[in-house]
Amino acid sequence: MGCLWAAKIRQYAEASPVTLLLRDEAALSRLQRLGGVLIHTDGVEELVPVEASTIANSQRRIDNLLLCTKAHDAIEALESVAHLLSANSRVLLIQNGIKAQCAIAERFPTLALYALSTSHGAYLLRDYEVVHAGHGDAYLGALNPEAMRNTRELSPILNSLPCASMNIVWDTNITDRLWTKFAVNCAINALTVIYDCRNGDLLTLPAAVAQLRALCAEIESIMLTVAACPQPLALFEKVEAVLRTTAHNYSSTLQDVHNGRTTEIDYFNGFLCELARLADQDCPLNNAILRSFKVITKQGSD
Ligand code: KPL
Repeated sequence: MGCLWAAKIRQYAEASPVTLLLRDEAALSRLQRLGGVLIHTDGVEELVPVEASTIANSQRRIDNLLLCTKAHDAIEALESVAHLLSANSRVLLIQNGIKAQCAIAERFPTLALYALSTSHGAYLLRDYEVVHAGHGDAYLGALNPEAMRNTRELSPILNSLPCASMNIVWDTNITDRLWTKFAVNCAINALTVIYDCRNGDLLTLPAAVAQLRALCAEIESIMLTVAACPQPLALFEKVEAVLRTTAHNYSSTLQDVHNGRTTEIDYFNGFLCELARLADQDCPLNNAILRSFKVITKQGSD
């Protein structure tokens, strides 16, 4: 996602200089060898030259930080660049789920935090070579009071982003959207791993549909205990719609499993089980899903 957004900002928000902040020299040399980020869209490839630096060598103050990491890496990544932020910096969080956003809001109360919830599909072919697979949309909104104060005037933040090309819409209630998307991810992502299938295939397997219906009911009953979650959620209908529009996609969690990466399961069903525990509720289906997931992938919550 970081490659996709850096390239799109470079191409379509020319007034905002963009720098990819990379972990180490090895990552920087790989980017420099390629000469930029290579984007594949509908079979057409384009090399977009993007400035880059290692975090250790970067001294430039950051006005807008787009934190493009997996949920489990977000806090550490933000801590690693915190010294480059000022009181006027804006931090845009793009992580899945809502647990990482809540943790960051608690840990960094004085930063202006925003969330970007996006359905753009992208995956890496290899380092810095990204396929923009599904042209979706993106909702941006203020996550904490500091950001709300900071965005009485919207144009500075919107002008810094490729709003037209990435279909970015300002959302006055981004937390509703994050909770809903989190519930959808809890219903879909682990099941795609258990059935090892594309999103749309879940609707063609009677056993999966039955499991999906029961799981949605359990997730919904837990979400009823979360005041910030929009009610009624009508989760099964929402999940069905997402599965139809993303029918040919592999879920991000199944892609992680296929690529041997740590998944975000602890930020989906794992976090849901934490919420259930807080509300003193049982969640047998989610627990069973987590157990099966762990057996299949040898990772996830204990
Ligand atoms: O967000 C997704 C993901 O894969 O993480 C869904 C909605 C399931 C689409 O693939």
